[in-house]
Amino acid sequence: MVKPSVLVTRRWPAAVEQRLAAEYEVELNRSDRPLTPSELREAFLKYDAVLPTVTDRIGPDALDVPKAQTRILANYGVGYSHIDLENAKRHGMAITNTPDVLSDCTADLAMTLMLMVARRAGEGERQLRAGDWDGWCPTHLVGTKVSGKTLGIIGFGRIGQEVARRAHFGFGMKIVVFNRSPVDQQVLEQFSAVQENSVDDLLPLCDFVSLHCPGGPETRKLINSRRLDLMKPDAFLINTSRGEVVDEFALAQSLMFETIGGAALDVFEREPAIHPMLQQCTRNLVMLPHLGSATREARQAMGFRVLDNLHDFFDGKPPRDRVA
Ligand code: 8YV
Repeated sequence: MVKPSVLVTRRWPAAVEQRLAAEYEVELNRSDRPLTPSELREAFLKYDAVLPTVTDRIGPDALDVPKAQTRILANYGVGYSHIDLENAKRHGMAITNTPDVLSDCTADLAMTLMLMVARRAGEGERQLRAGDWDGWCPTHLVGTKVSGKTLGIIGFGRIGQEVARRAHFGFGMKIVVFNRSPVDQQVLEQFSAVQENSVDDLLPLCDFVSLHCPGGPETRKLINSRRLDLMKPDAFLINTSRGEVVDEFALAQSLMFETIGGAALDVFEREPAIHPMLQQCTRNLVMLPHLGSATREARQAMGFRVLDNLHDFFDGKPPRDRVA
């Protein structure tokens, strides 16, 4: 039987690449250079399956092909706002993602960011490495207590709930949530969480706000200047979801004028480019280079989850993580 042809758009963990190569007619991207829209167009004419990542912008230009050979886009990652679903569906492509397997690690990173920004860990490390630390004193790099504070979680899916677990049971935090659909009462009770009716209702209540909603047109600039003004003047914003959820210009202004306590970001609107105004916010902004799922364990599990989806699809079964 002829094996389906599969294009992997970036380097993946070796164990996953080996399994893919054993089971499919695989083209690996040994140079690990992101594909251009024209290379993606060529790929859609050539391969049965394309396995993209967040660095592949699969918009109308990349999908502008007369008749695609590709029948499945098996995305490596849970977020898929980089894929134009309507256009991909018009070509008859199935789209899958990799939920669950990265929830723990992404939640761990959200906690890392929360602690880093509140306890001024980035500033402290920079100061020490620059040789500027004069020694202990009672007023040195005094930050904000995290334990026992109120955490607002926007988007209470799998990752949001893992953040709630860590914050509530590990740090004794009070949890309030906003979710576009009602959250099961039993789930809320696990964390003694309260669901608010709107983002506007949630923001003024929180010492920390952590974003866990999907990206895409519906949540674009959900956190804008009006909503930043609803936050407490000493509250912190944490984003491990998608850069487009936050209006970066508005956030930079809030940070510069200190209308909020600070922010910590793992995702950006035009990755890997960073908004020049955010670059200037050194005192109250922590930034990491999209590390949410960057552990050996999660990255390998994400790869094997893509394989599960491919197996289902090419066996003629509904893929377990089909999103469109
Ligand atoms: C992934 C992520 O590493 O899964 C996601 O949605 O944001 C990251 O953790 C990235 O998307 C890989 O494509």
